[in-house]
Amino acid sequence: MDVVERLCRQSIETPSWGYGNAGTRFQVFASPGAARNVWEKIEDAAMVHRLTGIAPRVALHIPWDQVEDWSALKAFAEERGIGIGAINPNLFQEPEYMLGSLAHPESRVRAQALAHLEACLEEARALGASVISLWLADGTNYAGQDDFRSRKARLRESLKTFVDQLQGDERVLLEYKFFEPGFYHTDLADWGIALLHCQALGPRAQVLVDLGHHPQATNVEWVVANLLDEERLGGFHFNARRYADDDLIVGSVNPFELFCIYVELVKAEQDPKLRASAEQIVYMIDQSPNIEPKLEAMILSLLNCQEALAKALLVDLEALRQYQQAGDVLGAHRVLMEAYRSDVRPLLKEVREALGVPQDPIAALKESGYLAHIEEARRA
Ligand code: PSV
Ligand code: MN
Repeated sequence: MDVVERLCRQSIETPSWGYGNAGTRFQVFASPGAARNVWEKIEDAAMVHRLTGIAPRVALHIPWDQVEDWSALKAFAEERGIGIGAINPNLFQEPEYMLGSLAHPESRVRAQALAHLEACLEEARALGASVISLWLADGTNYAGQDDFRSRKARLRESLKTFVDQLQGDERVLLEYKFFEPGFYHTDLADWGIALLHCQALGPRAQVLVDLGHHPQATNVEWVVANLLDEERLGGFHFNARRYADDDLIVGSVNPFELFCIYVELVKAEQDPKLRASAEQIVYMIDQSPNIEPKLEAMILSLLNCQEALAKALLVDLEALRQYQQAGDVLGAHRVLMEAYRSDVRPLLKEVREALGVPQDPIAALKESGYLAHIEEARRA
């Protein structure tokens, strides 16, 4: 495995919604120069890719990023050296979805949700995108509010109707989240139920792991290993959380967890049985900066993923296997820690040279004049 070559192939989508003024439900602190529409979000995403070389696509959220002319948007992105990544339907903001969308008790609302998914699929096709990334806010707030198994059956049927319409390399990623906005239960609470649905729906349905969507202390690298082993890991939403779905900069809370996740991915890529499945995983960032400068935050997330992958690629997998087989608990652990503690800065210097990007992307952003330019141009 050529480590530099693998790092040059690293590719992570950035989210359009990370460039605009989003924030928390308590307050949105407007950031000067923040993108006001999808065109400006694409400009920012392209700038982030120019500086890092590892973020060649931007994921869109519909209808937040809705435009009249999708081919114009596609051309606009291409002119700026960036592609359109996953399309994220929004099944949580219409008044009809108070009791759910695809699992809603009323067939009328389920049909409305399905129609939105179908419209997103059409838009994905117009944009040359093949991944629909689906998170549902479906759930309940009180014991007895609805019947779990009926909701599961309705969700399964709605998903099946949608998946049956996918063609070619199109796929749907099911993103689970154990709470919020449903506080008693959510219909896709964890990787187990997401995997069960995917297995019933066929190979075009895969699980998406958002790092912020697990109960405290969940061993996410173990979840990742299991989904890889079942060949059902479709994608990631990278972010960091300390308490809940905090959407912070990836690797800012627990860089060791991020490293361990990448170790599982590298091991799968090097396993002939899992390689093809591991190589089609869509890596995405899902973060929502509120008090931090948005472009700098996005770049920092990308750099943290780059560093984690670099360290994971340095794990001596043969030595690890030998220690594991010999039952040498701490010998095996030390192999991981040695890679984790390595100074990968010289390696990443080589990678940035090979990618033709600045050695310090954040310093380059600050020196570029881009921030002053967008602040002025987007003042209105
Ligand atoms: C839900 O919390 C989520 O992680 C989903 O991916 C949504 O699409 C996104 O956040 C919206 O910000
Ligand atoms: Mn997410």
